Amino acid sequence: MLQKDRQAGFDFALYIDERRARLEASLEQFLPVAEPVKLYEAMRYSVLSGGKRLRAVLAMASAEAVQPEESLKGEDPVELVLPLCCAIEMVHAMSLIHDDLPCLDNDDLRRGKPTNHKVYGEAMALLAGDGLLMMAGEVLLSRTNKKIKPQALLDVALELCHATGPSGMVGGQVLDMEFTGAAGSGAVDEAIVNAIHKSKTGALIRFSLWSGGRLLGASRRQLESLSRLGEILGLAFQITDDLLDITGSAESLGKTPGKDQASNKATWISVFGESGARKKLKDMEAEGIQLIKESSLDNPLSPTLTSLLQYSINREK
Ligand code: GRG
Repeated sequence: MLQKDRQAGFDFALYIDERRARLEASLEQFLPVAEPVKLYEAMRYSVLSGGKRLRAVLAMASAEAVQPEESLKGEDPVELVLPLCCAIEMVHAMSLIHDDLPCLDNDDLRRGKPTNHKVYGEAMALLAGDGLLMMAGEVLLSRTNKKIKPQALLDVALELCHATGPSGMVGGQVLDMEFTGAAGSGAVDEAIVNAIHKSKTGALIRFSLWSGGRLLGASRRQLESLSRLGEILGLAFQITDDLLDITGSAESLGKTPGKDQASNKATWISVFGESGARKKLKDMEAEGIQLIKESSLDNPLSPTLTSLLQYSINREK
């Protein structure tokens, strides 16, 4: 069957809108205003400020794509992974708050609004990030449906720590800092850019795809496919981000463009140029589509993983 026929009748915009709406409702439910009010306001300001919600939708899509284990058959996979999706978006939001602080990227604009520290001050922004990080763990562990096997939940919680900590996002941010200013000096090559992208951005994206499948009890083979697809998608997402930094506007992106070049950041573009980055994206798209086809994650009625890969590459913000 041709790709265009397979997509017929599948409305990706509707698919993603519906899942975003469910995520927003759950975030509201899991993070109501409480005492101390200022802290909760600052946490809610960032986590409820929109964003594409790509990571959460990836976790939902993988939960929907896999064969659930026997005891979960007949359950709504999206409902089962909602606490996981909220945890992922809380971790993501906290990383954006901290990334924007004056001691790191020092940014004024995020998701088209003043950054958290511009509204609440640096100390409160730091603490709002800390609060969201721990809240993510609390929501995942306390709100996940008891029908999910404890071992699956434990594996997911452990992997979230791994993807977020020193061998994931935090480590990637440190690598990024160490090589900022070095682009063009000959010190930055493909291996370095890959290492930065894989940990800083890729680890949480890979986790998002893998964890939806893991909670549902997917087979080892399906989890391996999700993990590899997550790596491809994570790298493709970050290369697209690097390209948008040179082609996008503050209005379309909701954040300040042009910062990578201004600070000589180690990006795919700094090593291979714009055309090299675009070629790499085409190769990755083809590899991802092939992988989805060859795995048992290919659902002709709802080609969401392929659509999400293409969305990550062709997005304008
Ligand atoms: C995780 C403990 C802990 C600390 C954070 C600051 C830091 C350590 C890491 C930085 C991570 C970071 C900001 C990576 C960049 C990832 C990236 C491309 C973010 C933009 O993601 P989008 O485009 O944003 O999905 P939206 O707004 O759509 O959600």
